[in-house]
Amino acid sequence: MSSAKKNTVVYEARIEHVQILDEQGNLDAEQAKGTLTDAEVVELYEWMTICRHYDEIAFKLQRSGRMGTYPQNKGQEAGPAGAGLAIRKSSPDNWLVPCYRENIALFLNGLPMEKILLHWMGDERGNQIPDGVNILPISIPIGTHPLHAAGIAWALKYRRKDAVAVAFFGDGATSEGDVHEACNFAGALGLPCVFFCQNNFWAISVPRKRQTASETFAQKGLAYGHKCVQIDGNDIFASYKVMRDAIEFVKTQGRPVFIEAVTYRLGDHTTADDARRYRDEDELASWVSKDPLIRTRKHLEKKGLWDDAKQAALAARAKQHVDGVVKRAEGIEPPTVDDIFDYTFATLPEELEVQKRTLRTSGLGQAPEQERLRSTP
Ligand SMILES: Cc1ncc(C[n+]2csc(CCOP(=O)(O)OP(=O)(O)O)c2C)c(N)n1
Ligand SMILES: [Mg+2]
Repeated sequence: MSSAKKNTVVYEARIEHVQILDEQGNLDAEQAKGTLTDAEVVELYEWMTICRHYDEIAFKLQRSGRMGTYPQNKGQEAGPAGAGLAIRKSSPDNWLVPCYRENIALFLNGLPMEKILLHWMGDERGNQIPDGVNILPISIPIGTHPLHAAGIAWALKYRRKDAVAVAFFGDGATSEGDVHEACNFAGALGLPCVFFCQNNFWAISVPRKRQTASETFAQKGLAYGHKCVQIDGNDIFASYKVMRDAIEFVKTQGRPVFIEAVTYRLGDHTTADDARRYRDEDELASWVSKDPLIRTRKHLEKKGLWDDAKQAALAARAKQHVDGVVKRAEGIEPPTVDDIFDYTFATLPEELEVQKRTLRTSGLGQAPEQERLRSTP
């Protein structure tokens, strides 16, 4: 008889995909039990519609020279909507640590809508979050902010707060080292942190298949000891339920959760991009039918909770609401040129001090004292 030892399997894993509301607006009643109430579905549908209109207006502001650049959230509203509501409902002490494609989660958690417009207008005041709103400024550096979420989660744990930190980031961000450091840190220290990865199949012009050889983004958390799950990111029920359960899990089990929300960017990367140059028309068309607004409306109509008259009233409300937001954003006193210098150093280095002075002169960069000399008769 052979005495050779048999190899054993030391690790096996499965990634579950959660979908509760399908493309036709059909609901899996069993899974939906105890999740969103009818009033909440209506609330989220209204918010998604307002945010879609906000996106269209922001696009026009950029095209008419009233905004620097803007990344549309179009098509990706459902994931952050359901997740945002779950975050809001579980505790006012939770923290959101966003990038730029989850506006709706921020608005649902108290960020004034003009803040995002101001940010993209290049006004630093767009990044000043009101006191009591636990949201960090949106992170343009890709993938750096999950580290901040892990740090906040560590502080929450240290202070024994019954709350969590949630980082939102894209598929492209998972190729950045910082994301892995954040995931490892949160896993190793057992932090109350949820990682919400919006896989929209593109990182500017880099397609998902070039981004990683990993079969899912969700499984990236496994190596760091996270509980990992993939959801239909265009399904408000799935995102609400999975985020709600994730928050409960990280608080009670002391292990982070990594959620991959499978969605699609229906617009260009930003207003500075033209996706037609690298993206297949058929691929885009196949995702238009999965639009989260369409399926949520179908669901509401099936339940007798929505009709054309309500839609028309909502469209008018969305217009009025966003008009007000634009008015507030454009109505504030413009920032001074000093803003360029005033947010990095407590004491400006001499070189920048000179630049700050000369920027205010009307001539060819002369220091104010030189200007005065020149104009002396
Ligand atoms: C550290 C860093 N590297 C590169 C960029 C340039 N950049 C801006 S957006 C982007 C793609 C991000 O893709 P993804 O994380 O999938 O987010 P999405 O834009 O698809 O929502 C890149 C590379 C950046 N902003 N920051
Ligand atoms: Mg992406």
